[in-house]
Amino acid sequence: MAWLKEQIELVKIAADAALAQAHTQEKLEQVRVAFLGRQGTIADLMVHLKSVSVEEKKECGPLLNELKNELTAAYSTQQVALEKAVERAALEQQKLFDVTAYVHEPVSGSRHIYTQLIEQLEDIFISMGYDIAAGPEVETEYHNFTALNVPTDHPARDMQDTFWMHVPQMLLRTQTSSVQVRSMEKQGAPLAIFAPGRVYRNEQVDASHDFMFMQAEGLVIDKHISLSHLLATARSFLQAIFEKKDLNIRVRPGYFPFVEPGLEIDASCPFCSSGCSICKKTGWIELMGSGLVHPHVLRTCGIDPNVYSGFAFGFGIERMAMIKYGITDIRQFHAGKIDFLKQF
Ligand code: FA5
Repeated sequence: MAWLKEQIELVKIAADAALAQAHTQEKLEQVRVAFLGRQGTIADLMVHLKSVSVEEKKECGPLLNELKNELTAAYSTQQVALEKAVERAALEQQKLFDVTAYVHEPVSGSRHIYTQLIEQLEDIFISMGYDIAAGPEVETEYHNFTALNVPTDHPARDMQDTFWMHVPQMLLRTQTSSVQVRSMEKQGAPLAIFAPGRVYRNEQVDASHDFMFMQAEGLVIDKHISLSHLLATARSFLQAIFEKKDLNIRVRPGYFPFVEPGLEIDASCPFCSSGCSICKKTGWIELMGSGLVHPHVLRTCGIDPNVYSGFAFGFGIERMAMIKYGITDIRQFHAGKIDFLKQF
């Protein structure tokens, strides 16, 4: 038998044997390179084919092509089979994966710090005879501003950066004071409500400012309500929330268009007697805005200011929690970090 024809037969036997042994994708690739690669055995035989006689070419040319096609097809079939085997093995591995393998002990949840503080506050105010009130977070311009003595072109609107809705005269409420208006409209006088809730301001976020935060509002309307009632209420509830019987308060003038006079209430620092990092060495902590409800607001909400008077106050729940629990960054409240939440 001519040399080339014999080589073709030998190569066929050798390639079949090599394919049968190629049980991994790496080995199969080695077989492909050895037989079908550009410098492989088949390519060598093709080169040799050019140098044989015409008769031998006629006989061996088709044989060589047939061998090349057969090997290519066998290689492809085996490649597909190996890929499927790899997929199957990966699926088997997944089935064996134990999602509970790394949990050494049960993880117990806890109520969010918001929920805990709001419940404490609500308990304090319910014990003082208040009703808990709520209002919508998507609010009308009227309830958030106009009825609170802030008409459209009033510069006080700029005190709170507002998220406006695409619907005219609708906004995300910037303060829980809107609940004052809704409660007076609904209940009339007398009333005593405490209203915690979420508010929104289009503000630059930093360690002490968020664009979404919680406020709480208090409102009492009755006959003969005076600043003494406001100050006694503020002191009692601050003593209760900071669990400090000798906690004192002081007032400074403050401007809020819906109260007259308007006051800022500070508490004596619950953590020190002579100045610490929480009170910035002043011995006092700024806590809330407050005042006597403006007669114009009472009138707008259908209450006669000649018969009734009232006080209102409002504060930030995160700021209060930050002081109470020594939290340094307001962004932690929404960060969803278990390590932070499980401390409380
Ligand atoms: C008000 O929002 C008034 N509605 C409060 C009020 C109620 C005054 C009733 C008088 C009578 P002010 O804009 O100061 O006031 O906000 C009240 C509190 O919300 C602040 O003292 C602060 O604790 C908190 N607060 C304000 N802006 C932010 C913010 N961006 N992030 C977190 N807390 C904030």
